[in-house]
Amino acid sequence: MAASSRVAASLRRAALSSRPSPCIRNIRPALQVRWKTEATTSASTESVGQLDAKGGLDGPAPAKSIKFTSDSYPNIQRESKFAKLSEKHVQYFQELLGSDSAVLDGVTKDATEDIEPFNADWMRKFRGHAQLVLKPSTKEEVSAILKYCNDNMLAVVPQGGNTGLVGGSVPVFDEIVLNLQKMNNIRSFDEVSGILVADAGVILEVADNYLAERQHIFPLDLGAKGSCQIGGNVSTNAGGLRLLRYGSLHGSVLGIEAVLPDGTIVEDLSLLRKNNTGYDIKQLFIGSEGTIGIITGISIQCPRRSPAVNVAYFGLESYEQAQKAFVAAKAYLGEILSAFEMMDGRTQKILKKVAGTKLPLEGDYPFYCLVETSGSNTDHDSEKLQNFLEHVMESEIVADGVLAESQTQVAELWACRERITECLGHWGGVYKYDLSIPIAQMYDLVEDIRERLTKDGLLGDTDDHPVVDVVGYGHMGDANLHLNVPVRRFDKTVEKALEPYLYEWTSKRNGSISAEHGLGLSKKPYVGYSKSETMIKLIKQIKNLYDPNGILNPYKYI
Ligand code: FAD
Ligand code: 2HG
Ligand code: ZN
Repeated sequence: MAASSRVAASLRRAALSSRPSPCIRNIRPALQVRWKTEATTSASTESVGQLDAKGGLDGPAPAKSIKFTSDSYPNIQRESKFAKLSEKHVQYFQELLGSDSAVLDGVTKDATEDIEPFNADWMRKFRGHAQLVLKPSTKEEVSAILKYCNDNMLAVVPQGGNTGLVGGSVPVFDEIVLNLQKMNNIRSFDEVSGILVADAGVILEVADNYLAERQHIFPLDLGAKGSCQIGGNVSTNAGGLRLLRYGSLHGSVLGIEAVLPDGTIVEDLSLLRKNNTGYDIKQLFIGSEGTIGIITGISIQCPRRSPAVNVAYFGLESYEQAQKAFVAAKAYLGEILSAFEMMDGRTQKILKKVAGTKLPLEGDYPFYCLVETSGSNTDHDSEKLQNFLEHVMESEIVADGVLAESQTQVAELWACRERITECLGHWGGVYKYDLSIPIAQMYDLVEDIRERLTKDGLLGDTDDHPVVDVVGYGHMGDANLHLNVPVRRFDKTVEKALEPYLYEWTSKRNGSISAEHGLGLSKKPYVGYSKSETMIKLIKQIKNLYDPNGILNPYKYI
């Protein structure tokens, strides 16, 4: 993700914020508003430099330096049923798509440099051997490609913005990458109903900016907004920062247009909120991670954008206090609560060290929360916020906090949460876990894993320890923990200490091994911890029905 797009995203978000009424500050001396608009991101003495989009310091490591997935996971074997790409196949695609930019051909010539970015994932953990990347511009082209691939037993990986965090968006072997980036038109927007119809390849941030100009909002927001595509979002059923308020895509997506592996175009771009006419087939595509069809368009219900947005950031003495703050936020803020995010103190220290971010609060706290409200009436929201702030301070639920006073500060507070992911890759790699766990027990797992890796001698400050730290943050309002283990190198001993242990831990508490990122390749062996035999059988039946030759996204979770 380009740094500039992140900045653009922040400005866009800031442009929405309204200034809270001044009395909020005045009656609350304990809640020091320490912001100075200038110099909020100066590098600290510990700072090690400027981050690039991949969390590295000197530009992303070349894809060539990433280990091939086939070497890291030698137990995964290429399926012999798939044909190998030939000059004849490439010629077909060139004739079909016409332009050079739509076909990156590494079969008949060396195109390694051009193709590598499509082979490697965002985490730089997975890398395939694709020799051909196709970028169709229409659903008819997608249909012709898939029909040909199906007839010729050529495997295909659908790819959007390639920001997925489970290795689902890149090939394992020589699968063709079908990237949707050229399908990027907004088709229609109805200001009365708030329904947007758009191509799958539209970048999330572009869709949201388009809606902002029309006083609406995309009902999904996430840190990768500058790169991920709305088709990718629907395919992963992405959750993000506002699910608490707007719900899951299973509720807001009204229709999809998709192409099945045999080339059939499924036209179901419904504009209806209510449509009880049998099976709701579109739901199968939401979260299917490119395994049953390629989404080429979506229709989605978009809410009215709230003119009054406030953001507060708190330091708390314990996870217990964070839970109390969440309960209070629900009680006092009610329908205007639009985000409740939790970050542990370690994530904030890493942000400061790696990105040079000056943190909003002076003291160090073991936990931090970010609370956002979005409403339609500034006075009404300010009154509610005021009552909430009074309560959490007087009852000492929060130890310290700041409330954004300007649009810039709104963006800066959000950066303390949104930029964590990109900083964690700084040392070389990160093991990522995205779990649903009952809120009360969410942070116990982070402590448990930290203890486990320390005991095993894997976690430490020096280079001979592969593990740098164990951190926890996430969408507390949705009981979604992001447990991250930043490492100096990917190491099988670390992986074995973590898996399946933490999946068993989660399963014992009736949690889910993937709250929002999906299963992809990373979680493939562990689906059984969240789905019963019967459910897995039903999933396989659906896969076989839609994709009997298994050409779509092979080797992944099905
Ligand atoms: P890709 O990564 O390209 O693909 C993801 C999967 O969908 C793959 O299996 C691919 O085959 C399939 N796919 C993609 N497009 C299509 C299509 N048109 N038709 C069929 N299948 C398709 N995720 C969250 O849920 N919440 C977050 O808060 C969040 N924050 C993130 C922050 C950062 C900094 C990063 C790097 C990632 C984050 N993610 C988050 C993960 C990721 O951004 C989401 O999963 C996103 O929805 C992926 O979209 P994409 O276009 O990049 O898809
Ligand atoms: C987020 O909420 C994303 O920031 C990414 O889902 C989480 O990197 C992660 O583990
Ligand atoms: Zn998340």
